[in-house]
Amino acid sequence: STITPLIAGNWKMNGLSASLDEAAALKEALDQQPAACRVALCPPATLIAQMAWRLKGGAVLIGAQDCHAAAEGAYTGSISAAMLKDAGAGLVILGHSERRQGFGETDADVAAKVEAALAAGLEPIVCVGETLEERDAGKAVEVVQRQVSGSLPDSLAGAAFSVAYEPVWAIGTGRTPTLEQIAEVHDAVRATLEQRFGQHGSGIAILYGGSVKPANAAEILKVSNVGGALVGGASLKAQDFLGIIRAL
Ligand code: G2H
Repeated sequence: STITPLIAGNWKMNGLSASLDEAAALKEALDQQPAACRVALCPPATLIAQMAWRLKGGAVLIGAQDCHAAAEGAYTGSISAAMLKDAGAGLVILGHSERRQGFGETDADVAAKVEAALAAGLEPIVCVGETLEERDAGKAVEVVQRQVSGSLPDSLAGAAFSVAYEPVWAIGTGRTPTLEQIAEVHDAVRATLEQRFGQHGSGIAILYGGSVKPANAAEILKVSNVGGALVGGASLKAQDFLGIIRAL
């Protein structure tokens, strides 16, 4: 296929200025030997500007982990998509399960954030994924298809974005779905994207996320309709993250 895979690191609420040494080490390694995919790091918002400075001229893209749905205004403590873009971000993770679960974000909230991201020129990485309860009830595909439909606004037609499938029960737990389970959901996401966006939906990268590490990356990245990975814990150290990037 012609899909350019994306491997994105999600630092979550980890990282201080000193962690930028890891980002710089990643940049240097990719300067030496370019990756076979797009590579992004999504640090906490406080590090975006410094990271953009440290990684200048390299291939590593920078992303944020969330944005507010409004363009600006009286939203104490929040950060707009335009602010993230201004700080040096090019992408933004939206609808991560930790936002859906911890902050009550609904599909409609996520769709509104996607609109805000697009308006500011940020490329969204929209996250979906079923809970263990939903998986055990045999509803994984149904839940994920509903999340994809509800979280993607029509304005994504023709736009650059990706979808990340992250089964909630595989996040930070060391548990990963079987390759068959990953394929089943990714195929279903592809079908939903094509139904919704036609040909454009065929070219959207669908990332897998949830306990991806150097040891399992190669087999996961080979699965049908897996177009990259969203990596949490294993993206904090350049060495581990490179192990995943080089698995492609
Ligand atoms: C899922 C993933 C990154 P981890 O949240 O988004 O985290 O790789 O630590 O399971």
